[in-house]
Amino acid sequence: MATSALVITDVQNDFCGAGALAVPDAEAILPVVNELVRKFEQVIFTQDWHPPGHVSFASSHPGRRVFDRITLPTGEQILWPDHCVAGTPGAALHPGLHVPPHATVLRKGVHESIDSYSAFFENDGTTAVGLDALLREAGVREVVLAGLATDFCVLGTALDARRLGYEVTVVEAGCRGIDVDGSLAAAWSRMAAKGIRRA
Ligand code: VGL
Ligand code: ZN
Repeated sequence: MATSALVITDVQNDFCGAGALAVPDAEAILPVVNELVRKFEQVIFTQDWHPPGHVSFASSHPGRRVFDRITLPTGEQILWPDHCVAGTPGAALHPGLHVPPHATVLRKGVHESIDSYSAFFENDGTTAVGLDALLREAGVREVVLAGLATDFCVLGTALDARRLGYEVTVVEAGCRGIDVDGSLAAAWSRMAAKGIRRA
């Protein structure tokens, strides 16, 4: 049984190309990600999957704009354009992504009143999304991460993985960031400070 797993974060239409929350140069990761996918026995793809009217959408907060920061009971929330609405084409995994039959797809951000960047915990830091249970049952100790966006969902998953005691490596060539107000550089420093490897 393999003790390492590959976690590919949110490579979805809305984060690519002309998507609702397009990450610059997102498609450049596809060949890198697909090559990684072929090397791992355990592969998990996460999918950002929001109900209409989700708390993270600027459109749910009259008078607020995209990229505004608001305070929710669960902490600070950056407001995003409507994206990855459950069941829409924008929420689908990118068609150029190689998704092998044995892969697991894990959806997150599915509750209207709380966002979830990490695939381990929702943004309250305590409500489980499901990745830890999945990895534990499979005996995984090391996670390798890539996907979108480096400074939000890859970051959140990487930090939680470390907090839970996994060895963590983020493959830089397989990631791209959104970079809101320097968030990309800040993300790499936070990860380095926690002993997360940057490959
Ligand atoms: C993400 C912002 C909002 C991500 C998801 O996948 O990094 N970022 N929802
Ligand atoms: Zn989202």
